[in-house]
Amino acid sequence: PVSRILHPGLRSRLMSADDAARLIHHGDHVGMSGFTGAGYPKLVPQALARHIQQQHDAGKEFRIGLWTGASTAPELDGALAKVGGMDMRLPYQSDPTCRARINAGEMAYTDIHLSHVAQYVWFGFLGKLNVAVIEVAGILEDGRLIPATSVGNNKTWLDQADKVILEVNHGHPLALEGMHDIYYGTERPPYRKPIPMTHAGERIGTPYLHCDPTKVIAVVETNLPDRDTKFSAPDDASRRIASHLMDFFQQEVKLGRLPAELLPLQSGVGNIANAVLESLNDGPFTGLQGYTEVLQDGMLALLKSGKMRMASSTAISLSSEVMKEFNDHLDFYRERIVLRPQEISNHPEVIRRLGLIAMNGMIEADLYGNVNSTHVMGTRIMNGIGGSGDFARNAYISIFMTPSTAKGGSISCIVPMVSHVDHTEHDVQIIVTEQGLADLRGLAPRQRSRLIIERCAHPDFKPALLDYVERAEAAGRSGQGGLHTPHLLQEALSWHARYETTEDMRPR
Ligand code: 0RQ
Repeated sequence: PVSRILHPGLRSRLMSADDAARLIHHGDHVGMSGFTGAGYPKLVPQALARHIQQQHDAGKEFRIGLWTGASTAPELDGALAKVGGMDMRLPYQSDPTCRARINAGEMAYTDIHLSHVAQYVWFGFLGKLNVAVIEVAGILEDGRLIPATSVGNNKTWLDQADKVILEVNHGHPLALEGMHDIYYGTERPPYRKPIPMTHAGERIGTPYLHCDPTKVIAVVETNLPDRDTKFSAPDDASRRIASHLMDFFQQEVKLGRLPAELLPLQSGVGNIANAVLESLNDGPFTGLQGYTEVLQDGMLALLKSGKMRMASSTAISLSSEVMKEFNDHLDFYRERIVLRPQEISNHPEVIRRLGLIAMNGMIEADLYGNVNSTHVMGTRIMNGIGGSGDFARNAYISIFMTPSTAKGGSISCIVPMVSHVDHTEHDVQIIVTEQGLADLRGLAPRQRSRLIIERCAHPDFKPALLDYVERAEAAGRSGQGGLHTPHLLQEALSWHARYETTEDMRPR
C-alpha cells in the first residue's frame, strides 16, 4: 500500500493509539477533530477512555476538557462520557451518553455558536489548548496535511495546541485531496480584513492544513469509516413541511424577492432538513447552490442530479450507502464541493453577503416567534445551538421547522412562551410545521401570534392557544400588563410544568 505519511520526521513518530493516549494528561484541554460524525479521530479517544478508566480504577482523578468542531460519534463522545472522562465539553454534542451525563449534572457543557469557537480560542477566552488530536487523510512530504471528511476547527487546534497527535485514516480516499479550502487570512481585531469571498463556490485558501512538525508528539494509523449517519425516509409530516416550503419559495420567486435559482441554501441537521432537500430534488428549481455547515444525503442527491451546481460545507455527514456513492465519484464531487473551516462556513460576514436561505430544526416556538432549539422542558439539553444561530441571525431568510407536536401528540411545539430561547423573535422570519407556514416578516407581536396559531399549531392545541392569547390581550386591556407582547405571566410556562407532572401538555 502507498504510504500516507510522506514526511520522514512524522513517520518516525508512529505509535499505537494506547501509547499516544498516554501522552494526554489529567486536566488537559484537548481539541479533537470531528463535525457531525465526520472526520473525528477513531482510535485515540477510545484508547484515552481505557487509560482514564484505569486511572479511575487506581483511585486517581482524570478528566479532560474536550473541544471539537461539533458532534462526533460513540467512539469519541460516547467512549469518553461513559468513563466519566470529561469535566467540560464544548461546543456541540448529540451523543446520548454525553447528553445524559450533562443533564445529570456530572459534567459541564458550554454551548457556543459554532462560528465563535475558533476566535474565542485565538482571543484566549477559553484558556490554553494543550493537545490537538486530528484525523487526516494523509501527510505530505513537507508536513502539510490532507484533511479528512470535515475541517471544523482543525486549523485552529493545530495552530493553538502545544502538542499534536495525528490519526492518519487509510479508510478515507486520498482523492479527497483538493476538495478543501483552508483560509489562513483571518486576523484578530483590530487588524481584520474583509473575507474575500463573493460567491459560495469561491476558493480563497489552500487545500492543506499547516502543522508545525516539531509539535507532533504521535502519529497513529487507522483504517475505519466515519459514523453511519442514517436518515429515516421522509414521513408524512416532513413531506408536508417540505411542500409548504416549496410553495413559499415559488411565491417568493414570483414576487421577485428570490432569484429563479434561489439563493445559497443552508440546511441543518436531522431528518426534516434532509427531507426538504429531497423535495427540492423533485421540485422545479435548478442551478441551486449550497452554503452550509453539514452536507447530508439530501444535498449530495441534489449535486448528483445536477439540480445543485455546487455546495460549500465544513463536513460531509452521510449514510454509509451514500458515502459509497461519494467515494466512488470523488472526481465529480471534488469539482462541486468545497470544505472550509467552520469559522468560514459559519461566518456572519459571508452569510450576510451571500444572502443565505437558512433552514433549521427546532424544539419549540412560541406565539411571538421566539425559538428554542436546544432544551427539552427548559432544563434538559438536547444537542446544542450548533450553527443555527450563526445562520439565523445573518441569513437573507431565516426559516425554522418542526412537526407541530412531539412525543405522540402529547407536546405542542407551539407554546405560549418558549421554555428556553436560542433564537429571538428578531432572528426568526418563517415558521413551518406540517400544518402550514407562517411568514412573520414585518409583523408586530400580536399579528404574529394569530398567524402562528392559525398556520402552524396542531388542531388539538389551537383552541387552548387562542384562549391564551385572547385572555392575555384582555388582561392587557384591563390594565394588567402591556398590549405589545401580551402574556399571562402566571400561565406562560404552565404547559411545560403540566407536562413535567402528567407527561401531557394538554389540559385535563
Ligand atoms: O426526541 O427521538 O427522543 O423522540 O427532539 O426531534 O423531530 O427527530 O427532529 O432530528 O430535526 O431535531 C432541534 C433537536 C430537531 C435539531 C433538533 C424531541 C423529539 C426527538 C428530535 P426522541 P426530531 P430533528 C446546523 C444547525 C440545533 C442545532 C442546529 C437540533 C428529538 O434540529 O439539534 O439547528 N438543532 N444546527 O421527540 C420535547 C419538544 C420537542 C421534543 C422535538 N417540543 N419537546 N421534545 N422533541 N420537539 C447543524 C449543526 O449545528 C451541527
